[in-house]
Amino acid sequence: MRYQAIIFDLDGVICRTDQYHYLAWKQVADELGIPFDEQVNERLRGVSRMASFDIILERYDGTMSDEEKIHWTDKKNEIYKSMLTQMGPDDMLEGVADTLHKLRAMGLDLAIGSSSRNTKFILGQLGLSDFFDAISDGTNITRSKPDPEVFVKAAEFLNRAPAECLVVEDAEAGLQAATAGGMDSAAFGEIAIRSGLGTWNLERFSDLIGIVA
Ligand code: B16
Ligand code: MG
Repeated sequence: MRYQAIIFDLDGVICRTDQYHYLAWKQVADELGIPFDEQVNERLRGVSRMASFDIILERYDGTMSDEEKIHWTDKKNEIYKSMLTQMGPDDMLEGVADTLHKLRAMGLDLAIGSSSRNTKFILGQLGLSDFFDAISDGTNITRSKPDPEVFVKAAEFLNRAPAECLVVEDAEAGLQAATAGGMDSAAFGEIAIRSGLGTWNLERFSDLIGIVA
C-alpha cells in the first residue's frame, strides 16, 4: 500500500462544525461591534481559537487586554459548545462512515489531527469516541497549523514515520502543515482543492480508497 496511516483533520473533513464556529464568532463580533463576514471566517479554517480571535480583532477599533481576550474566547466557546450538543452520527459528511470502515478493513492506522480543543467532545457526538487509533488535537499542541506539530504528534502516537502518513485536510493552513511535517496530503473541499497545495485532490471522500491502495 502507498500509505500505512491516515491522519484526518476533523472540522471540514469528518464533519461540518464550521457553520457553528461562524455563528458563535458572529455573536461575539456583533457584541463588540466588529465587522465579521464569511470572507474573514474563511481565514479561521484550521486556525486555533486564540489565533482566530486575533484575526477577528484586526478590525477592532480599540485595544484589548489578555484577560479580556480570554473572556471573549471563553464566551465564544460556550456558545459554540451549546450548538455542538445538537450534533449526532448523521452529521458525519457524506461517505465518511462507510469509507472509514473500509480503510480500517484494509489495515490502515487511522488518526485525528485537529486544532480543536473540543475534538473529543465532537467525536463523542458523532459516535466515534473509540474508533481512531490516535487523537492529536488542540489539547496536546502549543503551535497552531500551519505549524506541523499536530500532525507530527499524531504520527508519533501511531509510531509511524511521516513518509508513511497521508493527511486529509480542508484548510490551506492544514495542507501547509502536512508538507512542513514531511507528509503527503489530500485536499478536500473546494477551497483546499483550489489552493493546489495538496499532493492529491479528493472530489469525494471515498476517493481515498483508490489513493491509499
Ligand atoms: P476550538 P480543525 C479547527 O478545527 C477549526 O477549523 C477552526 O475554525 C477552529 O478555530 C479550531 O479548530 C479550534 O477549535 O475552538 O474548538 O478549539 O479544522 O483543525 O479540525
Ligand atoms: Mg478543518
